[in-house]
Amino acid sequence: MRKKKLSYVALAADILHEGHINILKVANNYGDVTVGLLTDQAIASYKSIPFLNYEKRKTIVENIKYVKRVVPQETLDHTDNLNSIKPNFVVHGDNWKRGILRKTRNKVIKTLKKWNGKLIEPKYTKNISSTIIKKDLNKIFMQPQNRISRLKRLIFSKDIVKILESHNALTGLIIENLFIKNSKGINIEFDGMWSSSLTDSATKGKPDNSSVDFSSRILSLNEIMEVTTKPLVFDADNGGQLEHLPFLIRSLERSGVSALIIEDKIGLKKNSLFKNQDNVKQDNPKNFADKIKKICNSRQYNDFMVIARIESLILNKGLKDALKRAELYSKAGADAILIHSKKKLPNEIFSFAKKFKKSKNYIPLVAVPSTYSKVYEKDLIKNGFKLVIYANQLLRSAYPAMLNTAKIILKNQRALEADKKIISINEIISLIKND
Ligand code: SPV
Ligand code: MG
Repeated sequence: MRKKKLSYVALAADILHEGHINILKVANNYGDVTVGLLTDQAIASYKSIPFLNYEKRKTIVENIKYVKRVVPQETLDHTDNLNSIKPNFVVHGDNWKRGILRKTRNKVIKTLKKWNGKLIEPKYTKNISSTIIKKDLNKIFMQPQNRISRLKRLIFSKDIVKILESHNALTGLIIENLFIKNSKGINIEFDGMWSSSLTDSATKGKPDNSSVDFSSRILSLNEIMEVTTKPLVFDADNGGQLEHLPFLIRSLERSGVSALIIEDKIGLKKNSLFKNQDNVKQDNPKNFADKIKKICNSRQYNDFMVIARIESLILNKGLKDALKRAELYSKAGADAILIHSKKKLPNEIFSFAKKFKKSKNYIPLVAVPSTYSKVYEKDLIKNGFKLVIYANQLLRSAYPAMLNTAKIILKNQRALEADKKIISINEIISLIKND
């Protein structure tokens, strides 16, 4: 008996539509269909991570009548899977002849040649695409329980998760909507927002010493949450009173915040980037570990991340102290460690990372490159960092721009001279769409 032919279809299958079903139907006409289902990591390498995780997508795809079996495809490149399955046919919509997938297509053709396989390219189903549907689905994914878990999934799916400071809803929208193409033609974007105690306080004309209380911080946070869908990381200073922590966690989870960062300092808060840290005290490591346990026990969602921020390097306590604390905080249940530094170079955080990597209590690391801004993300990745927080740059760029405009108007006693440096009235009135 002649063996049945095999066809192979690579799919992300986050949002299934009739275009996908058409491809699978065609593939099934050629042979038994194996779907190479792209993993979250494979998808994150060229677009936003999928709404549904791999297991959920697998359950859906393996129940489609045209599909014989589902295997993971770990990269955008099909080569490994094709070499091991050796399908007679690969079926893909003809839309990949252009754009980011063009190179992948060329490689598929080359690989198939080895066993005389053929590429079948049905016409792309017009006016339907996951990207269009995703726009509508964003509304669902603004819901808190869906939003909270996205940060954890991003950390597992991407080399590094990029977080940028947002001090109001408008900056939240910049982070939400900005996409640019990198040198390889891949769309890149920020993954989420940082609600910074420093920039939130400065926006309110107050110092970064907890004079802006959590109720007020959560009000500004909610304005950002209302118009965005990406994960938000909340700067909780030292968390305040241990007894009050469960209420803070409840508010953050209700708002859909994905993580809180809590720092191991006590007493009157002083921003870590101040030169003079004379009267600043670090908490006893055990006390702080208890705070972490308290937060972990009071959270409702396991995906709500607790990130412990170590201030030993800021306070010149040395690497050994930082490492001892990292061990304790990790054992207490922290999901990640922010190792803070205000050196001009990242050397000390890299030394910390190198040592901590060897620990059996190792958890992902977070960097805040405010003073060591020279560091490239690729070097953070190489040194084991999973999250980078650009903690204050949007406010630092907005303030001098506004100050300059105010000076120009004051000096010229009219506004004309300022017009050249600012966006037009037309642009500002249509900046926020009403749809
Ligand atoms: C913040 O942005 O408020 C931070 C980071 O906590 S730092 O300013 O470096 O302390
Ligand atoms: Mg802060």
